[in-house]
Amino acid sequence: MSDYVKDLMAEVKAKNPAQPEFHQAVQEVAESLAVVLDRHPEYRSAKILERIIEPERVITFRVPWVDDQGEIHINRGYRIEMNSAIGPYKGGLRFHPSVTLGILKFLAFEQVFKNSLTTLPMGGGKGGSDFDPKGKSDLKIMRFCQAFMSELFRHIGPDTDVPAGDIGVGGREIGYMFGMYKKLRNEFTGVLTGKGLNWGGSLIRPEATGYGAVYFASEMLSTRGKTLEGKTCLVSGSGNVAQYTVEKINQLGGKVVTLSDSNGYIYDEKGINAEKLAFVMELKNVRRARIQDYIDKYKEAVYTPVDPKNDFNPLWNHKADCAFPSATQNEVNGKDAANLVRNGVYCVSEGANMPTNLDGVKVFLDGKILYGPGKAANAGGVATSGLEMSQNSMRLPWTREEVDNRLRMIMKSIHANCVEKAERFGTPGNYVNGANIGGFLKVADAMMDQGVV
Ligand code: NDP
Ligand code: 2IT
Repeated sequence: MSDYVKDLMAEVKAKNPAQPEFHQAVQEVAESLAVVLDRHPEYRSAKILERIIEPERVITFRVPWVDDQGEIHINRGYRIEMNSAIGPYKGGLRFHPSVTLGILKFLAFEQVFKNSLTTLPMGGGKGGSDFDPKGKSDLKIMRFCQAFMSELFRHIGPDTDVPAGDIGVGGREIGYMFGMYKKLRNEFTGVLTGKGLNWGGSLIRPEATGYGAVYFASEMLSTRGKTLEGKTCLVSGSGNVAQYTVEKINQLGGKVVTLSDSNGYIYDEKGINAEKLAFVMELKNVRRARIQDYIDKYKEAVYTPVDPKNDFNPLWNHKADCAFPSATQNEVNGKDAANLVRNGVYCVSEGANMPTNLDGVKVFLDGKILYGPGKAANAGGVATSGLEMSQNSMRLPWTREEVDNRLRMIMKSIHANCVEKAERFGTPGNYVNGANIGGFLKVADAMMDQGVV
């Protein structure tokens, strides 16, 4: 680690105690940027990275709500408005009991670089709540979403800050929040993305993150003359991103053998084909049940529950060609990464945000495999949110083909940008450096142009 990065990290840790995920995200980016700051002392003297690390605004608020039995609950709501140099704040909302300020700050920080890579004019933000939607009735979910929006509405707007979904926030929650925003503002605008198709949503937005992660993998594979045809793939998670990752891998002729949730994972050696995927979608999106139920229907599959005594995740310990971590942060540690490489995996495309810890990233980079970090590989979701914003502004919807073509072109261009920046700054083939540098330069130049604000 250079002295510059060491000093920066000491300050970040002192100023932001008890935010390990935020420290991790900053450290990875700072290490990539050391060479850029050496070549461009003007960024260092303008303290661009130091400014990017400090959110422009952090909003925390009380979310009191009454459930269907009349009991009162109090959750905490957040919105991190991280950086608006290249466009309105943009990024998802996460509802999960593990949500803290530090988690949302890491996500908002990543979002700044990711959104910059998309080629679209979007700043970075993230928000959410420690609310746990699991097992709650639709009525409880609606009441919570309305309570959450009854405060958030005063901070957001179609030209200010445009939230979307993330873990625990899908079409249902976006609908309840949009309804409340519209009522409070008396305005029908594109203030949220991931909306329903009948009321301003974009075709392909639900599919976009998973499809994009697979398009990104295809781009990486093509640099070695390979395609996904006939490849065995490991996918984690079983939510929005995981589901459409499986769909696109199947369409491109690959075979997916794993899926998971927070309780455990299934291994289906024959592959999770379109029919089995339709069952998973019904299981997770309609019945909102556990992935374990998969083996009741498909007896040939094996279910393994999470064992808290393990210091590795057995999902990553199967023979395969490609892996798509699509559940949550730090789900791949150094041991998992070593298992993946040992089992023959040579392409990892991250659907989730920061699913690999710093030890794991080092294993992938040292192993010279094709490793696409989340801020590049999963940018298709927010990119298509950007396309939804364009359609809302024009008040004209595009066809499925139009949006999918644009998504594909954007993923191609993110890939090309990563390759070019990695090469230009001396680490060819390193997509971590490529993504961090590519994302940084556009934001940094905009900040230089706009003065100290
Ligand atoms: P969903 O809520 O639809 O699905 C999340 C999945 O991950 C579920 O299978 C869930 O299991 C599992 N999961 C969540 N938290 C944990 C945990 N702590 N440990 C183990 N498993 C967990 O969310 P998404 O699919 O939208 O998000 C998945 C990842 O992709 C996240 O990292 C998110 O930030 C990222 N992402 C999402 C985008 C989007 O457009 N939705 C865009 C870019 C990135 P369970 O059902 O048990 O909770
Ligand atoms: O992490 C992410 O990029 C998302 N959750 C999607 C954000 C968005 O605004 O569509």
